[in-house]
Amino acid sequence: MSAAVTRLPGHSTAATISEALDRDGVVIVEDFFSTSWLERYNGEVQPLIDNHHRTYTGVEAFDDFLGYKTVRMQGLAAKTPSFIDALVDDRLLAVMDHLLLPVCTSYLLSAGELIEIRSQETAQRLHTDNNSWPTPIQNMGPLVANAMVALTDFTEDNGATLVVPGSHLWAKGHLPEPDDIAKAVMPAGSVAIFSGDTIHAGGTSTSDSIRRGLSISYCAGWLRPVENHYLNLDVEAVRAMPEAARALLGYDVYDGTGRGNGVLGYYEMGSPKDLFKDAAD
Ligand SMILES: O=C(O)CCC(=O)C(=O)O
Ligand SMILES: [Fe+2]
Repeated sequence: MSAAVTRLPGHSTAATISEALDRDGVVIVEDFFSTSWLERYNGEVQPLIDNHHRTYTGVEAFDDFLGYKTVRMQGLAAKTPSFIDALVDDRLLAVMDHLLLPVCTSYLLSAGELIEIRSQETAQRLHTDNNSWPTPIQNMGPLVANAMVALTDFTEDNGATLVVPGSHLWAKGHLPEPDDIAKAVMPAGSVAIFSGDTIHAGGTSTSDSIRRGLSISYCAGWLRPVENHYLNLDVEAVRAMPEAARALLGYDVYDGTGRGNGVLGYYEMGSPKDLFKDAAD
């Protein structure tokens, strides 16, 4: 592992950050978030972590990908008010404009995910986040881009994200050698930003210290149906419907793993189907 990630100081402009991303597909900006935001956010999230219960998507390959020694949590816009400060951070959005507006006119929060890697977790398989969607549209360029915020220090041995600088420019199927892989070691308050076509993975933890990250991913605004059904329906109305209707309205995950892609449409890190376990069919 001799590759390294470019590190920029906290005051770097969006233009400087974007330039590094164009070149390397990944960059670390230290001191990106203030100590007061960090303390506030960790304070909001701690009680949720203390009460956390693991859920499953129902797709074995994906449940493994999500990690058995990793706490993951979604719904953060609803559960942690200070998430919104990070979501709409001016500089972050300027960088996302740079990465994503070539393929869309606006973008969406794809997932806001708390990812706390704990002792003895094994590394995730290397992947790109673009790979959630089928190959023809992956060829358009980054459909998604990720800001991994370090809520605790990311160290050599506590599961720091593995990244392959430059891999955003590789042909599909080009796999990294061990020396191409770098670790996003960074102090709390830093952010590692990477494009949807950069190869990466959650790292291995052999440490007793937790690695707590906040992954904020933004995706092309057209990655959704024409109609926004969720605003017309409440869960009770959906419960009364046949299962086939629930699935068509989006109350189920999309399992693309059979075609080499990802699982989409999670609810609370599991399948929305879990909401309807007691429904008539
Ligand atoms: O936790 C990490 O460092 C990366 C996680 C990741 O890449 C993913 O879940 O897609
Ligand atoms: Fe990923």
